[in-house]
Amino acid sequence: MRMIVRGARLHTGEGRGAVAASLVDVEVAEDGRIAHLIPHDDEREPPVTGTLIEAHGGLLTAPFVEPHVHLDTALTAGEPRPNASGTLWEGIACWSERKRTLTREDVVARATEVLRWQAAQGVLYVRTHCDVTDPGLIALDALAEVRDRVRDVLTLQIVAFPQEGIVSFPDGERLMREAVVRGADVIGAIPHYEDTREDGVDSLRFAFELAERHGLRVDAHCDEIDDEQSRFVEVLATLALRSGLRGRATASHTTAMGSYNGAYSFKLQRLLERSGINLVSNPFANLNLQGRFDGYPKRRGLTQVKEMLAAGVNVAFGHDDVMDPWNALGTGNPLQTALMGLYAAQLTGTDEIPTAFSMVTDRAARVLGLDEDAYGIAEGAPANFVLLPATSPAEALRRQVRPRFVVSRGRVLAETPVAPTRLSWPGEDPAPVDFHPRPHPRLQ
Ligand code: 17E
Ligand code: FE2
Repeated sequence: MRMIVRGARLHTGEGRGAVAASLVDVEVAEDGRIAHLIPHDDEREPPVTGTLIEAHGGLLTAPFVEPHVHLDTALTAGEPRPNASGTLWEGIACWSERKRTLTREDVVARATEVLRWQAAQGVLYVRTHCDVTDPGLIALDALAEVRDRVRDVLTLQIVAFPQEGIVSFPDGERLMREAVVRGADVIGAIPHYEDTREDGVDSLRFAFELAERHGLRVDAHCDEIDDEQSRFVEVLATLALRSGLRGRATASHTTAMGSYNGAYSFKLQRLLERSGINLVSNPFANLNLQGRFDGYPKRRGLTQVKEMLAAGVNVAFGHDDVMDPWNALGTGNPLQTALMGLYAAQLTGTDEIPTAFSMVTDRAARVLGLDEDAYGIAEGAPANFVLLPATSPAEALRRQVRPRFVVSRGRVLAETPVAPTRLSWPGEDPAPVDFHPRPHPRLQ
């Protein structure tokens, strides 16, 4: 065996059964695949060859999946000027200026830096948007190069994202087609940014036709505006339903849904469920960028996360920005995304907290269309997993733990020692504090 993980608690999905009842050992074969998943037995001697990882009851989960990030704009916050108003629109204007100075090396360096942070934090599948409203398509070529360089350790999907529009941008349609030729994996759109509603509808039709022609998926920035009249998600869902792309389309952001009335929301739930589309909510960007034109009461800027989950729609959480014109902060850490999303969407019931964890793991995997034997911990599957120093998804979220080990294709990609804080409490000798609670039956 190449590796054995002993005594891990397997993350098995969301809800009450999120964690397997008994501990397991995972044996990884020389080919980098999981050879055996066997019940843990304290008495059994570990093998003498290969890497031995003692899990000590830690949570073993399939890797985190980032369903929505912008690696081309990452690490450009403040360049050439800060986003003073904090709106989406000024962010787009700042980026448009920065875009003129892009070079391939610049994009490769920034994107690679963020992917390294992501990998260190257990993210092994990433869907990045890439602005293709650039006549030179410099960022796209650069990200395609990065995708090839990292292929052996993580999977990168690139969305051809028309930041300044398809129909309303000069040569927008040609640039989208050219992006496919140059290797984009997914077709994007931005209907709420097009000049008119009709242009928005046309842009979605164009995106679906292009995707169908090339057998690709669709992931549109959709209704990212506090305008209750922005209703492109119904168009996207209908196109998904009527085209060959049922289940292969995603609407990202959909923040206008936070302003829809009850009657329309009810109608929409049924349509979205039938269409099989995925929704990606990006809590950092949405909380930051939306509500900026409101007085009080001020909207919170999120899509209908709880309601759409209840309606049977697949919803995931994305990080969106890492230090760029739309969010000067950001780390790429999916447990931060999930914690922020959990509070913003009020997924705070003890039965809902594991759902928030699944929104950066299994549910996000579904957005990327990772097929079942590529994603997940199972015999025969590639040995891609993360060992968290926590006993449950709720614990991992609460303590915001860094993975103890990140394993990709059967090799340790990242390792973080646990470094406890020493507390010199009055009247006591200095002792480590690990922020573990008394066992809490509802949160285990
Ligand atoms: N561009 C956009 O249109 N919306 C966003 N949230 C980001 C970039 C980050
Ligand atoms: Fe985005």
